[in-house]
Amino acid sequence: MHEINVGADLLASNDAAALHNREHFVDHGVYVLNLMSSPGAGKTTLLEKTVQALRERYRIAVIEGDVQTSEDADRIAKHGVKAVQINTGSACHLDARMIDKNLHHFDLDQLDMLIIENVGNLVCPAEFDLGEHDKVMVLSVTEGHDKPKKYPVMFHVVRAMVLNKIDLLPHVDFDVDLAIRSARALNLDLDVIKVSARSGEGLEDWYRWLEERIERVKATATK
Ligand SMILES: Nc1nc2c(ncn2[C@@H]2O[C@H](COP(=O)(O)OP(=O)(O)OP(=O)(O)O)[C@@H](O)[C@H]2O)c(=O)[nH]1
Ligand SMILES: [Mg+2]
Repeated sequence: MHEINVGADLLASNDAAALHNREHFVDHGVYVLNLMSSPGAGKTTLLEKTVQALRERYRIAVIEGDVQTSEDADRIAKHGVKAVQINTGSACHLDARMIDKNLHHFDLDQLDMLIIENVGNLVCPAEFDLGEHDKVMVLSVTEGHDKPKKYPVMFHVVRAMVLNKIDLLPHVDFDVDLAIRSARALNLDLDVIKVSARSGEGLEDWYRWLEERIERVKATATK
C-alpha cells in the first residue's frame, strides 16, 4: 500500500514555484515583502500609510490576497499605487503559484518594492514561501499577548513584528514586554516595531526599517 503525504508534496511544489519567483525578484532588484496577520490587525491600514509616505521616493506596487472581494485593493489604488487583487476562494493563504500567475501585471524593472498582503490568518500563510525577501507580521494589541505562544510558527518565520494599535493600549489588557519576550523566545533576531497605523506614532521607525531593506536589495541587483 502506498502512503502519499499530500501536505509534504504540496509544500515541496510550492517551494519550487517560490524559488522561481525569488529568482525574478532578485534579478530585477525589487524588494518583496509578505505581510501577514490575523484578520483585522491592520495590514491594509498600515499599507495605506506606507504607500502615502514612500511613494514619492520609491516605485511601489501591492498584491492583495483575500478570500473574496477587492476592497483592500481598492483602498490601496485610491492612493495612486497599482494594486492587484487575488481572491483565493476557499484557500486560507496565498501560495507561490498564485503570485507567479499575477506577476505579468507588473513591470518588475519599474518597481523598487512589491508588497503582498496575505489572507488574514495566523496559521496557514506562515507555511507558504512566496519567494519574498522578508516575511513580516502585524500583531494588534487587541489580540492578546498570548498569541506568540499559541501561533508559534508565524512568530518564528518572520523577520519583523509590527505591534499595531498601540493607541488602544490604555483600553486593553496587553502586556507589551511579555508579548515581545514570548515572540523573541521563538525568534531571537526578531525586529519589533511599535506603531499606531491610526495616529501615526512609530510609523517613521517602520519606514526606516523598510528603506534599509529596499536599499540593500537594490544594491545587490544582478540586472
Ligand atoms: N485604533 C486603531 N485602529 C486601527 C489601527 N490600525 C487599523 N485599525 C482599524 O482596524 C480595522 C481593521 O484594519 P484593516 O487595515 O482593514 O485590517 P487588515 O489586517 O487589513 O484586515 P483583513 O485584510 O481583513 O485581514 C479597521 O477598522 C482599521 O481602521 C490602529 O493603529 N489603531
Ligand atoms: Mg486587509
